[in-house]
Amino acid sequence: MTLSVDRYVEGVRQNDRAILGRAITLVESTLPEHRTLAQVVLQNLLPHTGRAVRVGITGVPGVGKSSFIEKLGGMLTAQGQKVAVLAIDPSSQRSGGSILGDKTRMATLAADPLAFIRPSPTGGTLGGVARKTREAMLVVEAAGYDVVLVESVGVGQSETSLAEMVDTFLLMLLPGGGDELQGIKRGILELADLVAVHKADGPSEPLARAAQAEYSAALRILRGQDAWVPPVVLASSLLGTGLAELWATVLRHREETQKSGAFEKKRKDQRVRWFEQLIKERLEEHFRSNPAVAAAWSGIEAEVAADHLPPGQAADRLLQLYGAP
Ligand SMILES: Nc1nc2c(ncn2[C@@H]2O[C@H](COP(=O)(O)OP(=O)(O)OP(=O)(O)O)[C@@H](O)[C@H]2O)c(=O)[nH]1
Ligand SMILES: [Mg+2]
Repeated sequence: MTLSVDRYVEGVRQNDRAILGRAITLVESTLPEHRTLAQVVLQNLLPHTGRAVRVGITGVPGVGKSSFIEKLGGMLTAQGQKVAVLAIDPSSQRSGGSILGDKTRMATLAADPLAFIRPSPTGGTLGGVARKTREAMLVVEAAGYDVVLVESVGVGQSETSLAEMVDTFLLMLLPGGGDELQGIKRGILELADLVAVHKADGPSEPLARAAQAEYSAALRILRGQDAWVPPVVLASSLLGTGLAELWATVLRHREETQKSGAFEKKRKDQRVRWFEQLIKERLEEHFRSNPAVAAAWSGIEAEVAADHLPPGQAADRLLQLYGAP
């Protein structure tokens, strides 16, 4: 059951949590009749979006992203800020059970009246999941959330999608130094605006300091020419250390990029890329759902797989069935 456009828009603007949840469900829906309604709702919310501090958080499973968000979120709500937490996890086939799992990891934040936690949309391609998260971000912004924290599983290309929707991209790493530096993808150091060596506590603290020095050196080599060289900070969600410094760095990044114009340029580029991405997705969807194409697809694909048909010719054949000139 859907609501009227006005009910969604007013409910979201009043931060009515039930309606906020339903509005996000609406924008996440892939049903064509929901999509049209969702776009009208988003259009109405758009003037109220864009003011939140958008932070993306990535790192390997177990680095402590959720624990960190729980602590950072709590610190921010204690200052009176409204914090929304979203996720991109294309691998998740989350049942009610594991949604509960995430909320238990963020138990305090989940019960905080100033916080709103939404698990990753399920199913679909990375592109689809990322689109839904991006639109959910607009919805929570329109509901007046000051900070949006987006967690992504640090696998595949999800970091790239995440970097394309936030202002500040935080990479979380484990203490471990050189060995670990070998393992992380170079590309991700190029995306990061800020690096945190997490779990810098107990016996790991000296290791964390060594890692901090190594990552700083690596980033100076890799990004030394950039206007903003990503700082590397130590943090522990267990002890609550480094969180204030880290947040101050996020705000400093925001201020500096706003001053230089890089902030607005990034958002502009992100909007344009999103638009281009949507065109690609919609076209492909339209193409695949064409009855003649759908009927012939698996046969032609099998011929390509068996090396009986060159991929280019196979593509031409499907495009002809589609009616492309
Ligand atoms: N020592 C230490 N352990 C921590 C810290 N933060 C989290 N942990 C532990 O690390 C484990 C993983 O934490 P999560 O917050 O679930 O990590 P995650 O990155 O969100 O993991 P995924 O969602 O599975 O990708 C848990 O057992 C936490 O208790 C920290 O600051 N110090
Ligand atoms: Mg997590």
